[in-house]
Amino acid sequence: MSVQPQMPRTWRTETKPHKFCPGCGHPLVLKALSWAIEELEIEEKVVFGCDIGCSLLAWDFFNLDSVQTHHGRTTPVITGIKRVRPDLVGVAYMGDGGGYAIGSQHLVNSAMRNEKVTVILVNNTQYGMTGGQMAPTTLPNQKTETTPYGRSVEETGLPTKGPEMVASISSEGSYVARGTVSNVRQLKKYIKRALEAQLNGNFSFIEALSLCPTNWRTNAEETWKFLEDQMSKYFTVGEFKTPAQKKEG
Ligand SMILES: Cc1ncc(C[n+]2csc(CCOP(=O)(O)OP(=O)(O)O)c2C)c(N)n1
Ligand code: SF4
Repeated sequence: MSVQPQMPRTWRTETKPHKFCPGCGHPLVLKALSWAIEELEIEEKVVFGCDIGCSLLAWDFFNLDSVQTHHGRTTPVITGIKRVRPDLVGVAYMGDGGGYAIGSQHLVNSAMRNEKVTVILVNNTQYGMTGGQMAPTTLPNQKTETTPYGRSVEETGLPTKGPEMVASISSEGSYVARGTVSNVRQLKKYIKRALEAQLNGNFSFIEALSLCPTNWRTNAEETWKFLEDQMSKYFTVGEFKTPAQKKEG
């Protein structure tokens, strides 16, 4: 893998047309990531990995070295790259289906081993790319393609609370937070802190609450209402683990 030696400064100003549906939350998460990368001035060092699902539509979103894998395997692939090239900054980007269902073991293992990578998981409460099936994050009673009468907690259990779980199994120096696309500045701050934790030699994990109006079948007003009134109530936004403050003296 070659890292572009001199990233053109147009990286900061150039924009590309993206491939997401109108109103999708993915581009907002990616924008927050790009701001964090720019502020840390690490463009030349970042390797960006995207998963299968709508996250793969980000494969040429940035002028960054990129790789694409299947369900949650982005984490071990980025981990492998990072182990071979510790000078790089590895970002594994995925959906909730990829990270919490089909590839969940990779998230768990990388967190427990304190791999020096940053995982960003986009929670839109269902499988976006394949048409809106139930995901581990589908809310109780939420209607999806595979739960037309609403998700039954009795039959399928409770929605996964990823940051809470990762915070409980990760090492002391790691960083874990849940942000939301309804507060992109805060999301950028969390992603920046996550990248800093990696630069300090630790694992970091961000879940971003996101929008999928296509599969939710919502208009603009209903889309934001679902995020702010229902998702944000169930999935608490905030920091779940921050590196321990260095003791003075
Ligand atoms: C092993 C495997 N099972 C199923 C699929 C089909 N598949 C492709 S994308 C996808 C859904 C991805 O959903 P999510 O990870 O939530 O990402 P989103 O599209 O919502 O961003 C599925 C099930 C696959 N590619 N590989
Ligand atoms: S299907 Fe949903 S997650 Fe995928 S691009 Fe469209 S709005 Fe975004």
